[in-house]
Amino acid sequence: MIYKNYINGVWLDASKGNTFKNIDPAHTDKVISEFQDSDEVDINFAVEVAHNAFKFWKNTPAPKRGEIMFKAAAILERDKECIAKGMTQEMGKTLAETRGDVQEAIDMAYYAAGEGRRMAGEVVPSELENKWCMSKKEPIGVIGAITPWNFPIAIPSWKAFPALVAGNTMVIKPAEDTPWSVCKLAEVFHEAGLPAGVFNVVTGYGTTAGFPLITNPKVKMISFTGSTATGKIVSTTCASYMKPFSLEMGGKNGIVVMEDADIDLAVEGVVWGAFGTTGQRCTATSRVLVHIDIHDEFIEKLVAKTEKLKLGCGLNSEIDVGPLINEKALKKVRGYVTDATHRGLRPLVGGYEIESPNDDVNGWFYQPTIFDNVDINDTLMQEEIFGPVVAVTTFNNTNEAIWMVNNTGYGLSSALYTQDVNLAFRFLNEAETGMVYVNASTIGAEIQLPFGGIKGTGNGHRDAGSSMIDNCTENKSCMVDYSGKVQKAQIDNVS
Ligand code: UN1
Repeated sequence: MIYKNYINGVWLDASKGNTFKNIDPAHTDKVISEFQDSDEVDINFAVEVAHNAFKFWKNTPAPKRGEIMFKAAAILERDKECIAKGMTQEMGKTLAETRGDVQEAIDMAYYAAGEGRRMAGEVVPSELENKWCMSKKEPIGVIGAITPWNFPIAIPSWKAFPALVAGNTMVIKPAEDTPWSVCKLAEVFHEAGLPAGVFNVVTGYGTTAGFPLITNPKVKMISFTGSTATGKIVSTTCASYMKPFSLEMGGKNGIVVMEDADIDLAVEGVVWGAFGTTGQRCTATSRVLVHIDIHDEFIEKLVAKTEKLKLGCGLNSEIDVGPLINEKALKKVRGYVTDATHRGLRPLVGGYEIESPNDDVNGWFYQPTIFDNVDINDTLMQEEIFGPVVAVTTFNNTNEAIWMVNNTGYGLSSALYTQDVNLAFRFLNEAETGMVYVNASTIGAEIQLPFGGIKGTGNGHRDAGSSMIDNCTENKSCMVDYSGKVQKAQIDNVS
């Protein structure tokens, strides 16, 4: 099957007629489908269409826009299973996880749809008599979204639903590894009755399709989630065009396990956080800091649980861990592990790739891997690997633990396992991350809270939650003077 670009409500071939293949990472000899290998011509056309649709969509009453979003939410709900299965095929994570991914999109859709009847501005008093002061939210225009492959429909939904309900139009360039899920989202919007041109999908590669989206002057904002390396390109390019942009990038998320923690619970949290989604979440647990007194028991249990994880095709309900997304990802993980062994580190478990963990599959599988006694400044503790590799070390006291968990250039997520309520609140205060968990893993954010991070993770914006509308609107301050005379703010009160 060959999928097309979705532009102006119709499915179109890329202008040059080239396509690229979408491969199942658990069956790498299997081409699932083909997608348009688009370039600047296709992007510019989609942007023009979105630009032309903006005026009409902006002037459509927000409650009406919200009604279309509610319909889209219901269609996503109806099609959840079908989308989840297709997503497991193109992305690799288990069906339970892809169902969760679609559910996140459904939750976001309902949550954002309600904004159609909310989206409050503010009314504030004036310092002058008979003058009215208020602010309202205004859409920005065409928003260019560049989205990653690890949450193929959830993250596009975090960006699309708030932006559209707020009156923006959108051109989205999904990751080349998972374009199918975003084409499904376009089908959903189409069926829900979204007017032509409001939401457009152009598939392709970053340099040929993503870059022209950033540089097109009619794109008024870029919303990006992906790697730090690409985020830097987005950042410098947008800056040179004086274009607003929001970035959501990497993480190096730590779990701190105190000596009073429920050890079994903490072990479960680490296994889920480190090896769920094959470690391919920006919120994944990639560093674990354990109190020295409980280290041996913790490690023994962690290794035992990790050894039991079953690798294979995510469509099989017995499987815990799917493949990595592509060969490049496998090489990256392999590189980090090989380099670590050259530094004298030895994995307690894992540390090798395995093409066919069972007869049904052949793909980019990597055995879940644990390194112990890793220095806090070691590469394994500092760089984002984006695979099933976790580094463990010990600490002696609380101050050291908090220092260690913050000793990274990233600031997305962190977690603490303890029974001490005072320490829990201290941690919420002192953890230098956008998201902090107590007695829960570093993954699993809910859409009704802002999602994002500080330091090297983001640039001050948040998807989802209460900040989602702010992220894609401008505030307009509106003043009406009904005194019938010239009133001068500030200066006329000085006698
Ligand atoms: C990501 O890894 O880019 O909090 C997003 C979580 C998920 C979203 C992760 N709800 O782990």
